[in-house]
Amino acid sequence: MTYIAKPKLHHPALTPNGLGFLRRDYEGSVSTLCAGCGHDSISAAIIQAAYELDLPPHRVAKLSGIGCSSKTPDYFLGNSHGFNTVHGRMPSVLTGANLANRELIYLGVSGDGDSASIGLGQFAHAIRRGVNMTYIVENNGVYGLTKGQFSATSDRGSKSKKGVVNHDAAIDMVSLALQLGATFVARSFSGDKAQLVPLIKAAIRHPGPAFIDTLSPCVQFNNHAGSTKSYDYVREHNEAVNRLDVIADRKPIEVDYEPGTTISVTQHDGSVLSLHKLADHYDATDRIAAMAYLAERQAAGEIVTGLLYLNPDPGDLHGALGTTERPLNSLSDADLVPGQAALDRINAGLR
Ligand SMILES: Cc1ncc(C[n+]2csc(CCOP(=O)(O)OP(=O)(O)O)c2C)c(N)n1
Ligand code: SF4
Ligand SMILES: [Mg+2]
Repeated sequence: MTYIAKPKLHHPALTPNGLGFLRRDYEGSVSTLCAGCGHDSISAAIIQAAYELDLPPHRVAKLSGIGCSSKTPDYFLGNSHGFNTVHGRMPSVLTGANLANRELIYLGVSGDGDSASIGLGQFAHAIRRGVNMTYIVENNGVYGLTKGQFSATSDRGSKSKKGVVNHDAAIDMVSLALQLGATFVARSFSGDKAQLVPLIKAAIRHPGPAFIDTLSPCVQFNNHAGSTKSYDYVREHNEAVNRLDVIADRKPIEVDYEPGTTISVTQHDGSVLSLHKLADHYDATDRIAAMAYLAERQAAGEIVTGLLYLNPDPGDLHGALGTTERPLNSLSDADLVPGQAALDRINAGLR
């Protein structure tokens, strides 16, 4: 049950990270999700990424909406800040929190119902405004929590557990994120930890709107023949375009420069993303080409995964608005009340 905390005991031989924390220190309470749910694997990947990045837990804010996926922040980063919003409203609450305090690392976790159905407008505007965040959609193509209705990412022609055919067109969140201006766009699979953990690490290091669509099978309502979000279907149709390594700026940079197979991209914060190309000619820095490639492979029935687009030098909402660097709660009256002379100048400028 969610209120049962995990025991604090741990094996003495476990290795602490650079901050002296163990992997256990990044866990949360005991998961109540169904055994085998993809969402639990994503929580494990987030825990691993935070541990490997030496993230100070008190600097992370995790936000979600409503759904099985949105319950998961309870199961990871138990020592971080958290906010469970109304269904589909996570992006605007995250935007507000980010504007009030840019010093935290923002992690939005949502479902395909939460972000592509009721929260589609919220998702779109947070991405297009360039909020600096890591936004993970745990995409199972179904409303898991409310027992298996089609969601807006269910593919046309796919079948529900009871054999009902979905006649509506699917929303592809990756294509949408690319179109809306996300500066880091990836897709992965909950069953591919080797791909997912580095993607989450890279997204957290990315200083702009980073989006990861993670296929995450719902074993209870969407893991049957006829589903396009089942473990078997995703494994059979997965087409990875690259593999990623993340090299933090303070560690020695060792990347494989073998011609044609690896590109290394230095981000604004100094971290280096080393991208091992798998698909011939795939260039993750070309947004238009990425959109065309996605559409082409989708028509061929493939699910393209990997880092699909990266702008290594993105802007963000604070840069666009010219906001103060200090958290709003640390501003004093003297900072907030500029005085009569300054007001007179502003008024004069508006005449
Ligand atoms: C305003 C509002 N409308 C509807 C619901 C009912 N509801 C709860 S979760 C959910 C869908 C969840 O689907 P998804 O986001 O895909 O999460 P999953 O459970 O599949 O991980 C719905 C429709 C609600 N809680 N609030
Ligand atoms: S109903 Fe589906 S999404 Fe929800 S916990 Fe169970 S397997 Fe996971
Ligand atoms: Mg869902």
